Amino acid sequence: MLELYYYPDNASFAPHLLLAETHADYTLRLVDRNSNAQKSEEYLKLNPAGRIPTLVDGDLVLFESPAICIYICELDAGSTFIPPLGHPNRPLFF
Ligand SMILES: N[C@@H](CCC(=O)N[C@@H](CS)C(=O)NCC(=O)O)C(=O)O
Repeated sequence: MLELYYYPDNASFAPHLLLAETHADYTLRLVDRNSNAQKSEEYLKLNPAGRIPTLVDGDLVLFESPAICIYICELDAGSTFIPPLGHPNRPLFF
């Protein structure tokens, strides 16, 4: 089960969209920016940058939304979200 630490309409939006579009098994964990929860001691243990989003997959903790997006796409076997290596559209994905 993937866990996405998110806040609505933030940088977590693209990872959230991809989780939904790839029908991943995930759960959302709200990081309440209104109370500055992204700077809480607990959250900083996951993401020392104190930024949203963070993705947790077992022992793997990922932050930086582009890295999270690539990871989600690569989890999706046969995904059409990432053009294959050598495809002319591959550089455009990044
Ligand atoms: N480069 C990071 C940027 C993340 C980022 O700046 N997130 C904002 C929300 S859109 C945030 O957490 N801001 C709260 C803060 O900086 O305290 C990424 O793409 O994941």
